[in-house]
Amino acid sequence: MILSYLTPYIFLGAAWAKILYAGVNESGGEFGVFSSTGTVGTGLPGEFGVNYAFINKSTVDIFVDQEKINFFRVTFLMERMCPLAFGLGSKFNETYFAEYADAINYITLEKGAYALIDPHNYMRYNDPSSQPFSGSVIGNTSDPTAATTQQFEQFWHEIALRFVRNPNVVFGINNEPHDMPTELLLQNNQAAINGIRSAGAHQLILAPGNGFTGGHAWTQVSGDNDAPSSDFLNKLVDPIRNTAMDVHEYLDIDFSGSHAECTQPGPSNLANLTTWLRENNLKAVLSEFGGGNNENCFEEVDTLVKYLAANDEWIGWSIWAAGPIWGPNSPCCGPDTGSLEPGQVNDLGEPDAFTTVWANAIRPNIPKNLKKSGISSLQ
Ligand SMILES: *[C@@H]1O[C@H](CO)[C@@H](O)[C@H](O)[C@H]1NC(C)=O
Ligand SMILES: *[C@@H]1O[C@H](CO)[C@@H](O)[C@H](O)[C@H]1NC(C)=O
Ligand SMILES: *[C@@H]1O[C@H](CO)[C@@H](O)[C@H](O)[C@H]1NC(C)=O
Ligand SMILES: *[C@@H]1O[C@H](CO)[C@@H](O)[C@H](O)[C@H]1NC(C)=O
Ligand SMILES: CC(=O)N[C@H]1CO[C@H](CO)[C@@H](O)[C@@H]1O
Repeated sequence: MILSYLTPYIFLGAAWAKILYAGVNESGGEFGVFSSTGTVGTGLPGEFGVNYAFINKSTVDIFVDQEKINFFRVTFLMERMCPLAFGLGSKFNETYFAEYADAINYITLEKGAYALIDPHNYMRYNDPSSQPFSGSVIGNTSDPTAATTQQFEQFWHEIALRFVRNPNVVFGINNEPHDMPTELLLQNNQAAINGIRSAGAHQLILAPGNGFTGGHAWTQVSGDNDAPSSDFLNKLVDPIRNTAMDVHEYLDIDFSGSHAECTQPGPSNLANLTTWLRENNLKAVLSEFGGGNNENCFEEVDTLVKYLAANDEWIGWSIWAAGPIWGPNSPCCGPDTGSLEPGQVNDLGEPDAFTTVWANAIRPNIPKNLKKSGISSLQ
């Protein structure tokens, strides 16, 4: 077990709930690699500011200074951090790392917010051309081209060493693992925790589940009969008990975030996971969710965020997605939504989701008492 409080929580409900982290995904660092023909190597290494970019410092200022959020999930691509010629491990592309570290340091050291380090790789490494389905599953011993679990541990050890003195980072082990044995996911998550802690880093770690880390499916089988995340993830061991679950939940029909209608109710779909968290004395962060530019979604997103605030097991959230290079394309939930990046437009040339979804469903729910200082943690 990751957490085991000496005094079990017996008080439930809003009065005791505490959201520590609230914010937005900063997407863009993983961009420019998709190939409809699956051409291996597409978009690698890519050009900074053209194919990929991490943040726009001016919009981070808007989020922190005006919106008063304290949490940014910043994506990157492991094949850029660890080029294929080096392999997954501790040897980085120092140019890419410096660009990424500049974004993380701005958010944390300059603005005083927390930054979730997000390798956006679906627990795969070596071919991001058609993510989320291309590339070898890390630790697949039947695949000679797959990176090993030990390499994954070295990779995380190195990231942790480089941020060991920055209390405001949070380590997100990987984005949306899927279609892999849940036993192997447990093993890889454990390796990442071991790599981070052996570097002397004490910051909060977020461990993802299987099935695209979907909250609704946490206690169900996913993929081709892969065991439920709930069967394994309570077996993780963090020697300093500072690990939480990393959960995603979209509100459209198939939980993909690709439809404009919000027809999946967040609270009832997350109820089984919340019960499991409580039974195992675990906490979770909802690091991706979203809704489209319409009244029904505003209401459903509002209901979801209020549910998180009312349940003590949830300590944070970040909505998908802002980021500097989305342009008018909607990263979530219907074509005319647009991104959450302040100052941009949707595909109709109208103000984007910062003006619609954020204004209607997020801004009213930003807690006033978010964590302001101290090492990232469960409390
Ligand atoms: C490292 O990243 C930079 C910036 O994207 C790129 O120009 C360079 O080619 C990369 N080097 C390797 C070895 O991938
Ligand atoms: C592991 O690799 C083998 C051989 O390439 C492949 O058949 C299998 O589907 C892979 N497993 C996963 C979970 O990707
Ligand atoms: C919650 O778990 C119960 C018991 O396993 C199951 O019957 C129900 O379908 C689950 N609910 C959801 C929304 O997954
Ligand atoms: C960064 O954001 C500011 C504020 O919205 C905007 O004026 C500026 O054009 C943006 N810069 C880039 C490069 O997108
Ligand atoms: C659930 C979801 O929509 N995830 C998407 C997040 O955005 C990246 C692109 O940056 C997609 O690859 C994911 O599918």
